[in-house]
Amino acid sequence: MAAPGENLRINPDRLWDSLMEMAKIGPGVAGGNNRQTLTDEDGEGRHLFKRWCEAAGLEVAVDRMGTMFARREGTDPDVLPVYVGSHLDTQPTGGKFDGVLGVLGGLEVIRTLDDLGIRTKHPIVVTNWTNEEGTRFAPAMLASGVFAGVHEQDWAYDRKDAKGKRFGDELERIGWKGDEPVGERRMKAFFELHIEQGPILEDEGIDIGVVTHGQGLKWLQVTLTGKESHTGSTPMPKRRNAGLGMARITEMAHEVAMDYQPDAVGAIGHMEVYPNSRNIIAGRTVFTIDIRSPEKEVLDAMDQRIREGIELICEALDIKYEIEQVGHFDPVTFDETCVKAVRDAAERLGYTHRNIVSGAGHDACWINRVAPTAMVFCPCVDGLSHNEAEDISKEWAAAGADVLFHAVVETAEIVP
Ligand code: HGY
Ligand code: MN
Ligand code: MN
Repeated sequence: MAAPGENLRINPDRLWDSLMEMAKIGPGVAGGNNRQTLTDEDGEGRHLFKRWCEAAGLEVAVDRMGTMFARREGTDPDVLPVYVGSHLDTQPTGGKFDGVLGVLGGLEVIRTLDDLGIRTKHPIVVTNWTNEEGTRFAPAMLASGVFAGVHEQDWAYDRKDAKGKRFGDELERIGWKGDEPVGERRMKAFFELHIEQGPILEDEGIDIGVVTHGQGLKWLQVTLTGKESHTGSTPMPKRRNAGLGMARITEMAHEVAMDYQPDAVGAIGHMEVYPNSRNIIAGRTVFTIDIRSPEKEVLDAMDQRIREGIELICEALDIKYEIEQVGHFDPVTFDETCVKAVRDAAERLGYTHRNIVSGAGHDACWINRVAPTAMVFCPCVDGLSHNEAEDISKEWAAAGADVLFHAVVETAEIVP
């Protein structure tokens, strides 16, 4: 396939302006974003994205999980489209670029093709996957998981947030429940541009991460049940302290991950204490252990050891426990042809690049099961993400979007 000329570049200012415009929707309290999935703010961001897509002449479809597909026709309507996208939903204290760069980078590919008057043989479809973050409704990458056949749609609809609201009801409430069945679309390839969310590229002064693999993940939601009692008058030996159990399990999970360095991570970010009163021993705690590794064997070993550790800790404290696996995907190897298109694009454009394993999960990790898939990383400041201070430079955004443009357009085949 003919590669685009190295002089073909996206419009950095237009991309940056779109990122800053989207960032105004669902602002956080410290300069980032709180545009959680299926909130009114998510709905508003979707409308803005749809307006931009329609202004670019794209036909926007929505499936039953709310995922948005904005299609630019190719010269041959019978061949499979090339998909490009990511997610617009954010963490509660999220940044302006996690996910958004990939969706608006995909739109910038279309806008640049129109500027240059380039037609491609294959259609190109820009995608916004619903609920990538999994912070309001676990698990992460929910809609792309249903699309890839990993989750059933009805199961996804029944996922509940901390206030007991159902995913399906909230999707209906914000008016983004489409009527297109989920997962019937076939793709020639899928590309996702994303910030690295780690420090490697910035530390090494490298412009582009050529993502060859994604590490695997498990989310173990633990519920500990002890006994509420007075923090003052209950003798220490008589306490059944679910809060102490959570503390010991937090320490144990950390130590297990430390035993498998450098290829493992583990932490607990979600913690609920009941009744959460200063002078009541916690009778119940609910928390999620997030463990990850690029090695399946390591991930499974950590899972096993943590479960054994939980049993011992709860026995010693006379508290009951339940463990529910609320998220899981095995390590991912992306498609070599697509990865090569990303690498060749970086090379052609004169950007420094290196192979890299994704520490975070992405919709690409599921879509890789149903279509040849690859990702493009750009650096982010201090490797920081899932923090309102998340930041990138306009140059990094442009480099990532240039590489995305070349990989997508080469795969979609320019029509001379
Ligand atoms: O959890 C993740 O890795 C992603 O940010 N949802
Ligand atoms: Mn993301
Ligand atoms: Mn994220």
